Amino acid sequence: MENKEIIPARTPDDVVREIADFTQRIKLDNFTEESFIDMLDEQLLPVEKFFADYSCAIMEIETKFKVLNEQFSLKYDGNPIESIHSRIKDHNSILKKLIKKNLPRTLESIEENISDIAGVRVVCSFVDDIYRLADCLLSQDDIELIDRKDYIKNPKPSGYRSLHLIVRVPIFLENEKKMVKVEVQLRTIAMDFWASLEHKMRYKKNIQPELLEKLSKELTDCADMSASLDSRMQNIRNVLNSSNNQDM
Ligand code: 0O2
Repeated sequence: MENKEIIPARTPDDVVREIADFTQRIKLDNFTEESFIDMLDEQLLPVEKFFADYSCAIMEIETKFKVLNEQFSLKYDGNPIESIHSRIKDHNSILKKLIKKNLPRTLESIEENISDIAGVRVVCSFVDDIYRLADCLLSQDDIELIDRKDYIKNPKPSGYRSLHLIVRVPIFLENEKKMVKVEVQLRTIAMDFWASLEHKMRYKKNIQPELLEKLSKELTDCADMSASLDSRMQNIRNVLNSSNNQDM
């Protein structure tokens, strides 16, 4: 039999150590004043510009949702959007993802391979509003759909539910138009409540494996209950809406 070298999988500790080595290598103390300015010009400014493009893309997507929210509130009863939260992925999370996926640590690689550098989370009260908003966004002719993952119809084994859209949106800079990727997560208040608690549990250190298993099961149960709550609330709203129409 062929004698193959076995490469052990990286543990989370290995990843943290690699991040520490990486940050050590780019320590700013090692620069003289002149080389520090050169380094800023040559290296940091393109990086700042890189992330600024994602901030602009977030503004574009947020504005689109705010406009839809306003329009829907005139047409239907109430605003479909409860809140919008946006973020640029932090540098450590980007590096962790590059290491996990064994990707080159370059801006080109980040741009090509990481779809959630810019993230916009839209929280609604009702599931129907999620699909209505998603359809309206995707029907706009400047929006390009890259990927759609429906974790509401097909929840993750953990119980995670949300509708994910990876889109490209144009940003108009001084002399150019650029298409920039944004991950949009649409979810109900109940889904958001669940996901933030589950996220806390996943990133909690020093938690005993038996307790972690117990809490994960408990959270999966809670996910089922919250899905049922969303569905019952949606039914109540449907009945209210149809009785409003009959009254007219
Ligand atoms: P963070 O801290 O939110 O940024 P990808 O790795 O993105 O190329 P993947 O893994 O298929 O591809 O992405 P997925 O699972 O479709 O969606 C990724 C994001 O969805 C996560 O981002 C979370 O924000 C959210 N998410 C997905 N699954 C779960 C889950 O089980 N629980 C919770 N709480 N959130 C989830 P990040 O980058 O993992 O983290």
